[in-house]
This record gives sequence, C-alpha cells and structure tokens, in this order.
Amino acid sequence: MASGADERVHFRTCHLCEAMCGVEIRVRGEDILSVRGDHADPFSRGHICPKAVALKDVHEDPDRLRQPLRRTADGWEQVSWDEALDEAARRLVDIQAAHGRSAVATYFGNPMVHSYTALLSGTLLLRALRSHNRYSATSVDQLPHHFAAYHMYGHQLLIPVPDLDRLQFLLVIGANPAASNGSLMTAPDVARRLKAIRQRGGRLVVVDPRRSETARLADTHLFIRPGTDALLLLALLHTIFAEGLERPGKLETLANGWDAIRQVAKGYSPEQVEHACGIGASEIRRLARDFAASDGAACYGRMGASVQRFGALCQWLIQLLNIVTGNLDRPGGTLFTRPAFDLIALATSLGQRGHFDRRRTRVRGLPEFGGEFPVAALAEEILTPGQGQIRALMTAAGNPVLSTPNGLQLERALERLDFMVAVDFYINETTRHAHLILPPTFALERDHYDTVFHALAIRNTARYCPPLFPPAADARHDWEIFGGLRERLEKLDPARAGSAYVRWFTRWMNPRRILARGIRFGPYGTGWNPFGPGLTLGRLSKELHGVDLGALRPSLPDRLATQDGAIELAPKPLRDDLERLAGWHASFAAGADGQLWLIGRRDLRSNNSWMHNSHRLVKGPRRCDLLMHPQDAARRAIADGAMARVTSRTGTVELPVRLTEDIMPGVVSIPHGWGHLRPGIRLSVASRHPGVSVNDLTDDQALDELCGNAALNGVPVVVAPVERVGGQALA
Ligand SMILES: Nc1nc2c(c(=O)[nH]1)N[C@H]1C(S)=C(S)[C@@H](COP(=O)(O)OP(=O)(O)OC[C@H]3O[C@@H](n4cnc5c(=O)[nH]c(N)nc54)[C@H](O)[C@@H]3O)O[C@H]1N2
Ligand SMILES: Nc1nc2c(c(=O)[nH]1)N[C@H]1C(S)=C(S)[C@@H](COP(=O)(O)OP(=O)(O)OC[C@H]3O[C@@H](n4cnc5c(=O)[nH]c(N)nc54)[C@H](O)[C@@H]3O)O[C@H]1N2
Ligand code: SF4
Ligand SMILES: [Mo]
Repeated sequence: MASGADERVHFRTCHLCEAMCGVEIRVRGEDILSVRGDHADPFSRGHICPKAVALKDVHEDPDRLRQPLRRTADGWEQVSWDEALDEAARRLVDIQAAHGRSAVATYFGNPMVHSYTALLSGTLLLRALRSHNRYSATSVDQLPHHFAAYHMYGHQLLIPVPDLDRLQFLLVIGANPAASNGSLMTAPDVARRLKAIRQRGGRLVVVDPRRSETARLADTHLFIRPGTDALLLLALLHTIFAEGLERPGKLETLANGWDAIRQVAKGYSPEQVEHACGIGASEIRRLARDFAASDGAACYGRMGASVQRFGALCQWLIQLLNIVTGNLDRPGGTLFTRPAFDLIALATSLGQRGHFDRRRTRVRGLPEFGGEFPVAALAEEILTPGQGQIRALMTAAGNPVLSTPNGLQLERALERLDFMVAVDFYINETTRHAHLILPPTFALERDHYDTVFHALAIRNTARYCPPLFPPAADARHDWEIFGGLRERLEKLDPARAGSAYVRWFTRWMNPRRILARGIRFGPYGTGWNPFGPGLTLGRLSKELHGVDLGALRPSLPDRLATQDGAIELAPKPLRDDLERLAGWHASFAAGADGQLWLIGRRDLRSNNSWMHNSHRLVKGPRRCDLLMHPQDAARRAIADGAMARVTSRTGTVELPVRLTEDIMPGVVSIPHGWGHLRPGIRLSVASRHPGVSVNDLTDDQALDELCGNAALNGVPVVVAPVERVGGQALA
C-alpha cells in the first residue's frame, strides 16, 4: 500500500465477475474516494467495467446487514453471533437427528466461487453436515462443462479455454462476453481482445438468437433457433468428416473413439438440421470449412449452449469440433491452464475428479453430479412429503428464488421449511424466508485470491491481495461463519468430525494456510526449499499488481486424468443422449400455435440478482424488458414500449416491450436477476427498480435430462398485449 497525506492507495482484484480486473482504490480513513483500473496489472492493464465502482456502493450500502438477524412474529431482531450460531447448529442437528441427515439441504450460490476462503471452508462444512441434499448454482450454469470434461478428460475441472490472444478464428456459440466479460474464459478487457482477432486478420463468428453486443464485434453473426445448437455442431462435424477436413494431428493417438464419432456425425447432414436451426445448409458448410481451414481456431460456448435442453451434448460436441480440427492443446486453439494454485491437482490428490449418478433425487430420480443434485429438484424435495423430505435449508451466497427455475414454487417451498438459515448480507427474495440470517463481511474487508478463475484464465497469472479495511468490530467472514457452524455441529455430534486426519486438517488448515501450501507446492512454487527461486504466498503478496506467468502451454497427455491416459471421444452417456436429441428433432415444429421461445441475456451494469441496490448501476434506461421482433409484435398488436403479458407453464409476468430487429423472429428475451417487488425485502434502491423475475416463467420440469442442468433458455411462452382500460392495466 502506498500512502500520501492521510490518503492511501490500495490495489486489488475486482471479485465481482470472472474477469479478475485489477483495481486501484483510493481511500481516506474509512472513505473510498475512487475506484479506477490498475494500469500496472499485467493482465487487465487498467481495464475495468462500470461494476467496479459499485464495490464502494455495496461496501457502504446502509441496507447491507452487519449483525445476525432472527425472524420473529413482528419482524427481525438482532442477535449476537454466539446465540445465532448456537441456534443454527442446534436446529440443524435436531432436524437431522429426527429425520435423517439428508433432511437438511444446502444451496451455495455464485459468489462462493469468488471467495477462496468461503469456498474452502464451505466445503469442510458440507462434509460435516453429511447430507446428500446438496445443491448449488452449478446446475443453472456450467454443469454441462463439468460433465463433458469429466467424461472426456477424466476430471470435472479440466475445461480447456480458448487461447484468445493468439487464435485466428473464434466461433462463439451462445455466449456474450462483451456484456458478461467472459465466463469459463477469464480475459479482462475481453472486448478489446475480441476486436484484436479481426485486427490481426482473424475471424470472429457468433451464433446466437440475438444480435448481441458480442455479435456486433463479429464479422459474421448467425441467428440460431434456441436449443438447436447440438444439431448445428453435429452438422459441422458431419461436414468436416464428409469432406475429409479433419486434422487431429497429435490428438489422433491421444484419443479413443474415432470410429464412434464418425458414425455419430454421419446422421446429421447440414440439410437435415437447417430447418430446425434456422441456418441454411450452405452457411453451415461454409462455417465448417472456414473453421477447419483456419490456422488456430477455437469453438467456445457458454450459457446459451449450456443452460438449455441439450447443454451437455453441446459442450461435448464443442470439444469434439476443437479436437477433430487439431485445435485442442495447441497455441492458438484451446488449452488447459497451469495456475499457481492448482485446484485440479488439489482435487485430484483428494480423489475428487468428479462422479456421476451415484445416487438420485428422491422425487424425480434425477442423477447427482460431483456430489450435487440438480437445483431444479429442490422445491419438490421440500414440498413432497415422505421419508427423506427436506425440512431445513442453509443457503450461502445464493438467491435461488430469483436464480433457479420456477422461483414461485421455490418460494412456496421455503415457507414450508421447519428451519432455514441464510449466510448473506441482504434481506432479499430468498433470505427473507430464513429464520436466521448470518451476514458475512464484504470483499473489501477480506483478503482475496482467485483459486477458481486463475484456473480458467487465458493467461497464467497470479495475484493476491490483502484486505483493504480491517473487518468491522464484531464482524465475521464467511469462512468464520462456516467454521463456527462446523465446530458446533461437531461438538453436538462428535461422529461428524471424521477421521483423525480430517480432524487435524480442518483444525490446522485454515483457508489461508491451504492457499499458501498450494502456491508453494504448485507448479511455480519454491517447494521444500523456501529460499530457492519460485513463488510463495509471502512473495506473491509483495507483488502489488500480481505476476504474469506466461501464455498457456500445451500439456497433453500429462494433464489428462482418465484411467487409460487418453481422451475419450465418445463417452457412452453422451452418445446415448443423441437418441433424446433425435426424438426432439423429429417432433420439432418451429413456433407452433403462436408460441415463442424465451431466452435470457446479461447487461454490463448488472450482476445476477444482487447488485441492483447500487444506484449507479440501476439508473438510466430500464434494463428489465422484453425484447421482441417487430414482426412478432405486429402479429399480436403490441407496440414498442407497451406492456406485454408473458405466460409459461409455471407463471405469468407483465413487463414493457422493446421492439428490435436484433432478435430472431420467434424468440423473445428477458434478463434474469430482477423481480425485487416481493414483500419483506430490504433493498431500498432495488425495490424502486424492481423489474420482473424471468425465473417465474422458467420451468423446473424443463431440464437437460442427461446431466440435470436447468433449461433456462428456450422456454416456450405465449405473449399477449396487456389490455388497458383508461390507462389502467387489467389484472
Ligand atoms: N454484466 C454481467 N456479467 C456477468 C454476469 C452478469 O449477471 N452480468 N453473470 C456472470 C455469470 S454468473 C456468468 S455464468 C456469465 C455468463 O456469461 P455468458 O454466457 O457470456 O452470458 P450471457 O449473457 O448469458 O450469454 C448467453 C448468450 O446466449 C444466447 N442464447 C440464449 N439461448 C441460446 C441458444 O439456445 N443458443 C445459442 N447459440 N445462444 C443462445 C443469449 O442470447 C446470450 O447472448 O456471466 C458472468 N458475468
Ligand atoms: N433465467 C436465468 N436464470 C439464471 C441465469 C440465466 O442466465 N438465466 N444465470 C444463472 C447463473 S449463471 C448463475 S451463476 C446463477 C446465480 O445464482 P445465485 O448464486 O443463486 O444468485 P446471485 O444473484 O448470484 O446471488 C448471490 C447472493 O449472494 C449474496 N452475496 C454476495 N456476495 C457474498 C459474499 O461474499 N458472501 C455471502 N455469504 N453472500 C454474498 C448476495 O447478497 C446474493 O444474495 O443464476 C442463474 N440463473
Ligand atoms: S469486468 Fe467489471 S465486474 Fe468484472 S472483474 Fe472487471 S471490473 Fe470487476
Ligand atoms: Mo454463472
């Protein structure tokens, strides 16, 4: 930290999204004077987005909770930490004793992966809880990526990332990094990096039902009908094999299953899929040829390709496309990372490569993946009586009422719980149902290292930052809350503490020590010789702007974690799932009965559900509206700016319409994370800009049935004008 007068400058990583931008925060005493980009950060080089300044807003937010709260008949009352933690632990243990371990469920939300201390200690708490009913935001997000990685490369975290700064051809399927700042592809200032592809003579092609902010940067944008990406990918593979364009190079001998995937691709000519996808056969052929001919190409797909009915197939086929064209594990293609704290090595050493279908949910029989059940099943597991019913829930850093499908049903379920505890610093749509809220510190009061996003970054870098402010008196960090709960659970029921090794590990290994060890014994660490060259956490802390560890490098076959050390091109569960795709394809009818396909979107100034309480981020034009093509609107007599009623199997919302030719006819879009009009929430700014929750429309029964991920994109809806009488909407 540098200091002048009584002003000081603090450098850290913004933890809000996956981009890991370096920020420079100027403070005087307790006041944050400014938040700017850190120009000396070797990775982000001064870039930030508008959300970085909201770090100040959340830190100073008067609505942010600082003390534990207990819900009573007439509102919330403050309780001490000891009282709150004792009560939470006792209730959880009692409920488990009466109804079995799995009567207590957990839901971990997205910010968990943005805090290494929360993540590591949260994992230990889960172990002590010993419930099979574990849920998280993974199953409304990147589960298909883990599924494909586990089956093909032998480890759920072995997810290759595009070599963005060196590739010549980037095919983006259902991702909008220009708004999201990149996901499973940490690349600060991603828009500039995308523009640079074309500047160096390369190509950027975007396949998306909406002409997104990223599509505007592309040389080619192709509209695709939601949920048909797997068909497109199969037709691309078909063309490559049919025209002899495959060039796997060294991958040929590193992978098993070539005949099987050739066979699979045979059945999907561009002509067979063009009607469903809405992309002409000649266009598909041209795309396949250009991709295959390019000197360094990567196909990359995110939410649009993952959080839909055939997400796992999409992620598998994307890997195949990169492999058959020889682009996996080569500079300018896609590569595995080698981060300073190697999460994959740690997980592997603990025997945690992932697993699938070891058990199933009680009500619908949905498979677990990596020890978690699909969150789309959470509400029914609470609502359906019987042996094994969920009676208590702990949420941490999550807002599933706004983030998971059929939020209305989940709310009904939360009201039925015997006990709910939320580790969160807001009273929001989810936590308002809790009996106890345990509010942790915010990011500026804790240290930070990205154990997860360094492992998904387009360059190997490392950056550690100390806290900017000491935690307020009597404040607790997430990891202290989890640790406090775990210790109490173990005291009440010593059998939970596990083996002697586990007991030693949990007692001695606080998150910071785990991080320090991981770095020291990681790929760039000093190892056993603390005086030798290399990284330690101590040395890294002195590098205020972080260190650059170089471009990604090829790492196969060493990095593979499969039993036989080879890539599995045609894992059985994925091959078998093609039958489901074929069935759906056969019955496909575009826009039957005036039905439209609903998809999501993200906005640069928004971050899932929890940053709408920053005045700076919500002012200006309204963000929660329905994008609709003028053709579809005309057919329904809906004018630009008018209110529309959108109805799905699960619910109805009313919101203003924005007409645009940037969306494919037959498709409409609503962003998620809005809907702050629920009673009882304490978000004074957000409640004045409420919007509606798209997840009142998404369906808990619509899944990628293979892996259990929710299908939040491609929801069938009906849209009608809201009739008005004398300016009043008719309910
Ligand atoms: N500003 C901002 N940044 C964020 C977040 C945020 O809320 N706001 N959230 C963060 C999180 S948690 C994540 S996971 C990432 C997500 O990062 P991205 O995946 O890049 O973000 P999305 O905007 O959801 O992009 C999905 C795109 O898929 C398209 N799409 C929808 N359905 C289909 C389909 O069936 N096929 C195809 N081909 N495309 C489809 C949509 O039109 C959209 O453009 O963003 C992260 N960054
Ligand atoms: N329809 C639709 N739904 C979606 C998506 C979509 O594209 N479309 N995207 C999905 C995706 S990718 C994701 S990741 C999920 C996100 O789903 P969730 O993780 O369930 O929701 P968030 O909005 O991220 O809520 C984060 C919560 O954590 C709290 N919080 C913030 N920081 C901290 C912290 O440091 N500690 C603790 N304890 N709490 C904290 C916030 O107050 C908030 O309550 O939403 C999913 N839902
Ligand atoms: S893109 Fe914005 S929110 Fe994401 S890390 Fe950078 S500054 Fe933070
Ligand atoms: Mo996400």
